[in-house]
Amino acid sequence: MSHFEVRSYDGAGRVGELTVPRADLTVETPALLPVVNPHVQGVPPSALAERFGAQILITNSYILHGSDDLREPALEQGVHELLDFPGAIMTDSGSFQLAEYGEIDVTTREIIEFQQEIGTDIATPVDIPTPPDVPRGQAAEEQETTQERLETAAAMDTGEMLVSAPIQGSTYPDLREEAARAAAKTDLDVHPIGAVVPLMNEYRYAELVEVVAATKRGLDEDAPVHLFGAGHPMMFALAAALGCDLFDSAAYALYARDDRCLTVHGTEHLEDLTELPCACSVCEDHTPADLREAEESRRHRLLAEHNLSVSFGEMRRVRDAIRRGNLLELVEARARGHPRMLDGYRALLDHAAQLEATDPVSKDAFFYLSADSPRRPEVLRHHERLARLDVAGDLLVGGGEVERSFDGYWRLVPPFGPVPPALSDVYPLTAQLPERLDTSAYEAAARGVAALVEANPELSVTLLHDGWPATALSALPEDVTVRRTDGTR
Ligand code: PQ0
Ligand code: ZN
Repeated sequence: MSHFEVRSYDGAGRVGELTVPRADLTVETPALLPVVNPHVQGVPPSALAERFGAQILITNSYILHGSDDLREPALEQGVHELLDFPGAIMTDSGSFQLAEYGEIDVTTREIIEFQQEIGTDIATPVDIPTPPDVPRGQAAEEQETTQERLETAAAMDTGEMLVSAPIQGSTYPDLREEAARAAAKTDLDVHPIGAVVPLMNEYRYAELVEVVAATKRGLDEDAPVHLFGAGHPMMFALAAALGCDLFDSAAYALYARDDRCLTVHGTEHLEDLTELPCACSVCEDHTPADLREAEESRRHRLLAEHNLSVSFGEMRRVRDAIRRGNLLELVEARARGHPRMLDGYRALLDHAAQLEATDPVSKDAFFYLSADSPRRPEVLRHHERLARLDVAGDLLVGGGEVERSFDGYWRLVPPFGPVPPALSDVYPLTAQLPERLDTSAYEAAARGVAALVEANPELSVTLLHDGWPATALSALPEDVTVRRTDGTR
């Protein structure tokens, strides 16, 4: 049975509801799961819920299992009471420790049983987090072991507890896709994408996009997807646009301990700040100098609170952007925060067709915001539509008005291209465009003309343009007659 329901899409991004039967509640997605270390509680879980609106958190069952002072209380009280958290609780399995230290002393069977016993809502088997760039043979072999463990977990009687099925495969997109297909067959409930932390730490966002896009291709459309260890608010919009639904963040605490502030554009060191560029309560009540002078644990607590405010704020913004249909505008804005994020956005646009599959037919106005906007799925969809139209005769495309010698007249709207009159007032042709367009907008419009012309051998197109760049003109099919609006050549 599926525990996930999508409410609305934007690109491959979606707002949805994850039903968590054991906690008897639903979590609105995309959701941020703050990481809580059971031994070190900087911001207490009750405050995560009350002050920041956390509906779900993630903690580590392996740490609880191995702890002399927490194991028994966890078993006796359950993890919700132990942590004093009213929402849903996901637990990890020790895989991260496995990756760090090379071995751990529990099996999947033992740790799933333990998670069941402490009242976990979403449990995790012991997957093997294969790092980026390892030899392909190693990635394939470890992925097979991970798959065996997923099957072990799937065969257990876990009652109402949801169980996640992590997907590995290192930096090999085809292995990720295959792993996703195999994981989908287990019928487990949530699909975390594993071992991406090193990619994010090294700002390898373009490769992260390839990994996520490949994984998504192997999963069922309605499967909830978790991006393991994704805690930097700078990349929430990008990952959400690919269809990631759950994110877990230790970043808020790790960066705080390093005296760093998260922002939606990147990371700032407290030392470098003269002002706090944020409107959260910490930043309104303090100056950077106050914070620098504060006693260490208080300083780290305040920075963690700022980091949580920014992270939860961005997640709310992402959800609302999806509902309003302007998630890609948000991704585009975030891509301008760091050159490597721009690479990530451009890699995302390489998968425009994949995003187009679930992109709504109609949304708020399309905003053209950069030379990358012409590669968005909405433009691709218009070109595919042009290729399916059935038209013949002499058609004038562009120029301000109908000319009598033609059978028809269509407007010309870069980056979309020819606009059939019936679609003129229909999304996305109602796009808001800058007056100064990029060469890429005209090139995209030329691809639109080509799509229309190539699909219609009985059609003769005359294109009236206002000074297109040579690269766009040369992308037009040869049999298109080209004229300039001012009569020059
Ligand atoms: N697997 C599990 N937990 C994780 C990761 C993983 O790959 C991860 C990364 N990267 C962070 N936590 N089980
Ligand atoms: Zn702040």
